[in-house]
Amino acid sequence: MGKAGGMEQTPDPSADTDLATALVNLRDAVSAVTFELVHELQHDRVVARDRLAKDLASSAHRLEHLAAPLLVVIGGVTGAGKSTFVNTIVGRDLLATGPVRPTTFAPALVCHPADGEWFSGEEVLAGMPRLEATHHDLVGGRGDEGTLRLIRTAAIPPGLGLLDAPDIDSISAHNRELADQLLDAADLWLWFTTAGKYADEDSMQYLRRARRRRTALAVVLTQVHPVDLDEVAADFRAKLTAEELVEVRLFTIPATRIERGRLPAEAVAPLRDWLHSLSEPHLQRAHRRQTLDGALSAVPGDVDALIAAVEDDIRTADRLRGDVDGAFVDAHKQFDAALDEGLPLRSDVVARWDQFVGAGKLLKATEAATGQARAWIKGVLSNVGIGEERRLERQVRVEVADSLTGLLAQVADLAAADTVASWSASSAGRTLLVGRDVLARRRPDFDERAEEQVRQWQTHVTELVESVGASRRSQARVVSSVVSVAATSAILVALASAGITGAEAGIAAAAGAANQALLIRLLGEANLRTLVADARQHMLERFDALMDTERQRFYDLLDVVRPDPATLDSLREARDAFVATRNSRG
Ligand SMILES: Nc1nc2c(ncn2[C@@H]2O[C@H](COP(=O)(O)OP(=O)(O)OP(=O)(O)O)[C@@H](O)[C@H]2O)c(=O)[nH]1
Ligand SMILES: [Mg+2]
Repeated sequence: MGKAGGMEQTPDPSADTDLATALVNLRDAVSAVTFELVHELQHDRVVARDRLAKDLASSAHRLEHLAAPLLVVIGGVTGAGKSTFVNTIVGRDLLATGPVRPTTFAPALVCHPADGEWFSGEEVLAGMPRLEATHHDLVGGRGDEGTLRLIRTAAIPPGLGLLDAPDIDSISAHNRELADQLLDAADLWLWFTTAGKYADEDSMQYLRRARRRRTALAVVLTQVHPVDLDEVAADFRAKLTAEELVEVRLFTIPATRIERGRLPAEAVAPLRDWLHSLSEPHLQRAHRRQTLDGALSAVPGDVDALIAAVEDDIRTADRLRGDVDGAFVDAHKQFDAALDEGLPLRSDVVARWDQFVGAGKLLKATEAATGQARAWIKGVLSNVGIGEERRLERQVRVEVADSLTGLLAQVADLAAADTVASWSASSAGRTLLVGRDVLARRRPDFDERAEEQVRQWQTHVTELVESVGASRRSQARVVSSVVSVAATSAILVALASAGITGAEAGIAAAAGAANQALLIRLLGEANLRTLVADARQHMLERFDALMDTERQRFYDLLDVVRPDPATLDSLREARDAFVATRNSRG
């Protein structure tokens, strides 16, 4: 960036450092990505992320060491004779070969002693434990799993490391992952396949990957009957061309007699000579550059794929959040409708109260809101039995509170069950529910919290009645003397509020006709409407507060698994910085 003109001719070494730095930053951004949502694609996404992170680190390292020895990875199908070939080149039985498939379980790297330090360093094939092999060991077979064997021998020219990789088509998944890792680290792929397997889809997938990454690639067709050699080679060439692998060098090794585990020298001569020529510094650099350029070209696409995967996970998490919201919006609607219909009220309770209000002299008493009336009411309440009135009132309030709490619990259970049902429809949702059966019901402390909310709400309604009563100058004193009764009546009316806010006669009955008549007389119709609307609104708010806590359980789970969008921002930023740095180098 900012480094223009003349760079094409003389690459500025500091520009490579810039690019390496951009790669390392990008690697950090890639490593910071998380895929915590468990679903069918999670494993692949994690693998792709880790692979990309490793790739970026390895590219940065190679960029800083363009003149380092070339890593030639010999990969391909099992039984193609990869290990046999290396033994032939070295002229010794170094590597395990044999008729049992697969034979090679661990990679072995053969290089000139002068390059030993480079290949034993931490940065090449980072994270892979390695062991120096003595010349007497037969390496790479069973028992070596998990380690890279390093063999130093003057039979290999300096500037070249030959890595014998486990196959890519065996049943061993471990072998495949290892092969992927090795091929990613390669400066050059030497792809071995046989006359019988060269068209296999497994092989083709790898060759396509090499093309995508523009990896320096040569293919070796082995065990071809000499008579068929031209025909098979031509067919393979056509297949390569169909895959747009046009300039790939193709070697053939005819089926021949194996002696002491090695191929005859002349069978491998062209391939050996070509490999030896690679150690020539300018060719070595050219191959490294080609592979590196290819790898770097693939970076933005790979990062974009990672970004898309993160976005997809975010969408999935948001969809699950939408499921929660949907269930809880429904719950709100259900509760709202229940208030319209007077569902929280038990008809026997309403009837008892209505009878008390209607049959008693209370209603009558309010007809003349005078001083005498007040005195009379007082008398009635004390004489007729204030104890009985209080008891009935308490009873009604407790029963209303119970059924209201019960309704709240029912709606909360329904919201939880609905959410769980929606989540169960997707694997990501199902995994979040595993071991969390409690989520299908309301929280254990819900009832306690609901009771408290209902109690506070009743207090609030009483306060509303008091304040409306106090503002009704003419009847203020009357109201204050029966405020408790009026509040109980208001609680009933508010819980069947369509009766007063709407005009449905049937529903009006739900809260008690005499009950409503009393309130209208005491408070005035307009006041009653406002009061009931206020009380209802207040109940809905308390309901929402209760449900927010219920809903939060689901949100908390999602918060853990939803990718942090900030990782996307840093990914994009690091990608753009990398692209800009790369473009600025022309
Ligand atoms: N007759 C004959 N046998 C061969 C030829 N090439 C390889 N073999 C034999 O095929 C078997 C497999 O060879 P390996 O070198 O172990 O094959 P590989 O590609 O390393 O196989 P994996 O390690 O399983 O991936 C060995 O028994 C070899 O001796 C050949 O051209 N002719
Ligand atoms: Mg082998």
